[in-house]
Amino acid sequence: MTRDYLRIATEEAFAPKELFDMYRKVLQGPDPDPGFVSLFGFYMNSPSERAQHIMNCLSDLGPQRLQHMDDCGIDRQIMALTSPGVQIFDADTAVAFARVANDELAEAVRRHPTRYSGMIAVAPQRPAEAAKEIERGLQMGLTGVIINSHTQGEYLSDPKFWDIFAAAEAANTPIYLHPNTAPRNMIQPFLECGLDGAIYGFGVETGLHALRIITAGVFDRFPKLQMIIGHMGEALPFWAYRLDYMHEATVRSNRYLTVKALKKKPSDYLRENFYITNSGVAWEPAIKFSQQVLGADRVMYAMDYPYQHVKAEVDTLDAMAMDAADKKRFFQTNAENAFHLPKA
Ligand code: 1DF
Ligand code: MN
Repeated sequence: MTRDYLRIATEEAFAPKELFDMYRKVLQGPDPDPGFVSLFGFYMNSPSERAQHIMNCLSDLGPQRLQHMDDCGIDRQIMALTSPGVQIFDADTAVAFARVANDELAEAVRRHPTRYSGMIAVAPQRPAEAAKEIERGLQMGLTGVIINSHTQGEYLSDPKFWDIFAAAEAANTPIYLHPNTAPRNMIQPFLECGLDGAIYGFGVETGLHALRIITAGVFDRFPKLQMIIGHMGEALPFWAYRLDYMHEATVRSNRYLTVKALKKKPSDYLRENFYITNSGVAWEPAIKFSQQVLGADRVMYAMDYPYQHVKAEVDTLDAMAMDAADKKRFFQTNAENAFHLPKA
């Protein structure tokens, strides 16, 4: 059977080699962030096959990555600087290195325009600089903005970051809110039982971040802004009913000064301002449920290379019992629409 869709993978990671030199300095510096120690202290030092494979794949933008894509049947990767990107650095370092990473990614996209796309890394530490880098990145042929959840414990629900939303909305390019390990004041109960990473902590913290953005009224202020969240929408589709009920009940009873009435229900913003990807979740029931909640034009494919580099998952997703048009939306056209890719 011939395939009538391209497979576009939308949450694929890369990292310039220099990033790891800088991460090593952070890890050796005073009082490093505990989540960061758990994450990159592991990947950069573990002799395990998984860690070595991931480290080896992250910095490669050449033949090996293309071969891995061919082996798995991935037509295009939409890449982003791996989490936590530059958000772990001081502001000056973060601004400077975001540019370095974007230059390297844009160069790879120019070399392989039919196989690679890339998102723009920004330093939320400097919102005005981030807005400028979004412009520069788009001019270099990148598309979409990658932000790895909180920045040293600060959330984009804080209006001091909203220049970034204004810039993304004005440029009509989406923001991918990717996970990070939880901040210092949240991570301990996750860390002590080994649930701080992609197994659970990532999703909880990023789901919280997305909800903070919604309930802060960001989409009433920036109604055209589009965001993307991975890992089956960090489980938010499953929460939608309860979020709507309890948000309304909370507003109605004036329980918190911080919880204000919104123009729409929380789930309306999920449907109208978010795309979700299935990164890390090759599971038909969750994908179909999310399509039911958000619409089949809002759920798209991601592999999460190299963190979840599994060819069998592609086969599983190909075999989903799903309307052929919806399957093409899932693998191809939703990504083309969300990231404004040239139509195949
Ligand atoms: C992991 C997973 C690491 C994902 C990631 O970036 C990441 C992991 C550092 O398994 O440690 O992007 N992920 O999105 O699931
Ligand atoms: Mn990821």
